[in-house]
Amino acid sequence: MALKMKITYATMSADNEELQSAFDEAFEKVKASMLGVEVPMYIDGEKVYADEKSIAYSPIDTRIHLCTAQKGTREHARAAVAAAKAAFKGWAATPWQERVAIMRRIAEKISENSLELSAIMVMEVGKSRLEALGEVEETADLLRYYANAMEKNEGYIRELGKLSDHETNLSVLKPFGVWVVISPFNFPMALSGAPICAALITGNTVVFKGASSTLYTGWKTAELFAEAGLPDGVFNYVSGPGRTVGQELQDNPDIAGWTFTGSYEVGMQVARNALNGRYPKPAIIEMGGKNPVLVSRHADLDKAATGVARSAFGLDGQKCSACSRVYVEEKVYDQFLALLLEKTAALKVGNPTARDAFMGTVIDKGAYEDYQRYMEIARRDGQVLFGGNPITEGDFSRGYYVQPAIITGLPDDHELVKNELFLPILYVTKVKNLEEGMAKANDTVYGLTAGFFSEDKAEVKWFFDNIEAGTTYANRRSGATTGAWPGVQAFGGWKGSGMSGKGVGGLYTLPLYMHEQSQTVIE
Ligand code: UN1
Repeated sequence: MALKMKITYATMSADNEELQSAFDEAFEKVKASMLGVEVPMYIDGEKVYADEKSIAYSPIDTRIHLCTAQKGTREHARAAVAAAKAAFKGWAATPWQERVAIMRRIAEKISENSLELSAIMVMEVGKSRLEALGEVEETADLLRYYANAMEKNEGYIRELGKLSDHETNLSVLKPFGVWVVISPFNFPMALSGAPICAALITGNTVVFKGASSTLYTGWKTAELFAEAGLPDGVFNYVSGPGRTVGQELQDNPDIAGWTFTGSYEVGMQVARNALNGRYPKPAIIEMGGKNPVLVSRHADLDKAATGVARSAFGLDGQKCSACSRVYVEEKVYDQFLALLLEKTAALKVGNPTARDAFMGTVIDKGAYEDYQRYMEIARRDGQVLFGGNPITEGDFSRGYYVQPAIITGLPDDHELVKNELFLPILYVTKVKNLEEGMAKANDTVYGLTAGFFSEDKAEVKWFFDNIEAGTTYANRRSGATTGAWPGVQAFGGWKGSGMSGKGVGGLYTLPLYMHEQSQTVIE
């Protein structure tokens, strides 16, 4: 069953009956017949099974067996790179229009299957159904956006100027070769599907490895490309430990480039590794954030509090785009805080398969324990204004449920103020004026997203002029710092948040996957 309505993070509403009942139906189907299955790897056009397996369980209820996946080895990763290398010449020579047509078909298939894909994702990531539906449709739109971009730019083959009548000069963007895509758990489909598509549509061949906590969605994403009619070896999927499979996907000399999305620490390693061979190679690195919001005394405070609560606690704070620091002008601090506490108290934490849950679970035991450890530190060094405990009554004891937490009273250089926590923990503090707030907002290694609330137009301009971040928003109630949409916001970070300086789903994404050849012919 396919949905007729247009879904985005910002337009979905929990009281949409058609959407809710369609999801209920898909969820029943997934529960009845799609859990506990074995999922393969995909190498050189074949499904491949390893000797060792990983069993994936749900963070909602750790008794639920999601799937059995392959614990691949270094040899599997090597075979995948070799297959991608062998397939490269043929794929690069395939007319770009054919590549575009294949990606458009995959986008349609994603939209047709969006309910089931979302239901699996809800079970595996613990995100709410609206977040999951939004992500699946975002993936389809990213593919469509890249297909349109290839067409608009005529395959990136463009005529340049002439110095005489007897010459033609072309700029041709060409693919690099074997492209490795490594993606995180929080947006396991969008942050895999988009770079896989970007690499393939521009003529690279791909080896994809998803996150080890989202093995089911990793395969469901891979399956879309595996079944798309691509020549053998053009797309490959491996799963397995980072120290073997992941390491081979950094070390193998036949790799031409990488898209890595994940933590700052690992991203920096992948970036350094890209310089380790005989020549430097391209790496598109998308890392974390410690995303600030500034609230002016001229803000609509209801809008500000709603936007902040949604961006801090949606997906349990496990978005690199999540809001994690708020600087409020002191004149309106008490009023803003009262509203923020009210909005946060109204957010429902619950089983994410249910209709009304806004927050579900954190991803795994490690994140659950980190949350408790950070909250102990917050209690010791500052004050907790809201929440801060795991939720363990009844069925909640079977999964990794936690309350949203709001904390304050920490020094500016405190680890909870500086480090990306990737959890629903929001730091709030007052500042004397906007200048002080801006200085604090920018005093970070990160520069991914940022938000501002003020009804004064000159202040809004001042914010954009001064904030050091790649994806910025003013006065957004649906999400102060989250919810970028392909073709609407280019999503990418500055400084320690990203290396290319260009956003995903934006005007300049595809050229990152190609090198330029200038072709001059004199007649
Ligand atoms: C992420 O936050 O990890 O802007 C990726 C957003 C979404 C996802 C970004 N498009 O919140």
